[in-house]
Amino acid sequence: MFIDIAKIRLKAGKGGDGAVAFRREKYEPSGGPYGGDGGDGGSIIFQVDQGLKTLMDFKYKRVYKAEDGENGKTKKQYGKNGKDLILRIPPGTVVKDVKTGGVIIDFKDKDESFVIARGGRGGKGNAKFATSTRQAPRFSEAGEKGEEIEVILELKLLADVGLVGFPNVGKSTLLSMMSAAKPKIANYHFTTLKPNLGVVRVDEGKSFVIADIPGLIEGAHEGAGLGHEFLRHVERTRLIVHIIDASGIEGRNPLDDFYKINEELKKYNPRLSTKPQIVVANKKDIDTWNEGYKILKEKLEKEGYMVFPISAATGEGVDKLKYIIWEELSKIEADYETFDEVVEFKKKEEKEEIIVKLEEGKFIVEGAFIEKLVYSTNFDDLDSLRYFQNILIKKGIVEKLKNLGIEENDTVYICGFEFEFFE
Ligand SMILES: Nc1nc2c(ncn2[C@@H]2O[C@H](COP(=O)(O)OP(=O)(O)OP(=O)(O)O)[C@@H](O)[C@H]2O)c(=O)[nH]1
Ligand SMILES: [Mg+2]
Repeated sequence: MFIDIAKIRLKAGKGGDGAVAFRREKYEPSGGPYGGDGGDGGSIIFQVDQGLKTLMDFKYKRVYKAEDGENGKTKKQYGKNGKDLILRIPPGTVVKDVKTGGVIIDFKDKDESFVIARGGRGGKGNAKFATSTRQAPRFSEAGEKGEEIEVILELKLLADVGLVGFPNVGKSTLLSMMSAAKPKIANYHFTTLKPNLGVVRVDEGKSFVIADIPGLIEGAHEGAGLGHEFLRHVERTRLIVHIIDASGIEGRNPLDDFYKINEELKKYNPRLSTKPQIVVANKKDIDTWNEGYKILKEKLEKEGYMVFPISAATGEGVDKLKYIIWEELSKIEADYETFDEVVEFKKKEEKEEIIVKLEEGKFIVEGAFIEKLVYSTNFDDLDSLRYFQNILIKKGIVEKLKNLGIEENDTVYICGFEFEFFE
């Protein structure tokens, strides 16, 4: 089993900060609070795309970031929300958390999507903090950080395309020219002893998997040569690329080769002869190629086949062949298999966690929520400070500190800052 793997880092957008602003009016020296809310940060979302076959594109770009929310503005104007980033992945992709190795989600459905990193919420502007007793709040809320996560994407690959043909016609050479695979290539029959898979990248969002199988000979369907065992791989592909040595350098007739191989395919499984097939006339660089190519083209195009000239050795026509294969694949109904993975955990909503503890004689308060609170408090402003204290009481932090034995004038460390405790 061939597995495609990519490791990527995801960072959702930060929420915009709320604004601190005051209305200024000619005859009203102390206008009311006027700061708008920050926009939410963009999230990162995985979306299954049936047209994708591999994780190739994720090997070119490894870090993904969604847009930040805009900061709030004066006149109670909201900051704009950051745009979500949608990452398209092939069906069957399994997403694992790098930290724990656990499976976060296994995409089996055709149209599934999943928010993998949530954008931070925008902070409230000071206008939202005005109350009857606090008419001019000089503080606003900071925007939340976006979630960050590093994940591994895994996809078990099945070949979309099967390369078939007689031994020595250049199947492995073609595979090596189209993909990063390094199959053994040599001038004798049955160089390839078991199938090799390669991922072929045509363009962004366009890649496919190709399998090079051992050469077939007459009687393969009954077990002659090596081909028989591997014909079942061809059964699972969606397109057959039939390679013919059009130069006939080994003394066989190229057109005979074509019919003989197809006969073997048919005898092995009649369904194989109904699979779409592209004919490739290889070894264009050899003098005798022209003759073979002409005959193949003349006969087979009439039978409805595309006959494609290449030289796998020099690379001539190989790029064009990639596009042709991609185009043919796009016409064939996407039919895929997924494998069952045990989902160890779905990513859970992070809950607000507040840690209150006594460590080595120090009273300590920590947590993302409290950190956000500290950073959005203006400690020079009485209202802001009062708001801060109220939250500490409401969230039960003061209660917990007292339970731990705190007394008046003791020092408490809140997210690294020192405060003096008094009631
Ligand atoms: N001149 C020329 N030689 C080629 C070309 N393509 C392949 N060859 C040669 O043909 C020989 C066989 O190539 P392979 O790619 O190993 O052929 P194969 O079809 O994989 O063969 P098996 O694995 O034995 O079935 C090697 O010596 C290649 O260098 C070509 O376009 N032109
Ligand atoms: Mg080979």
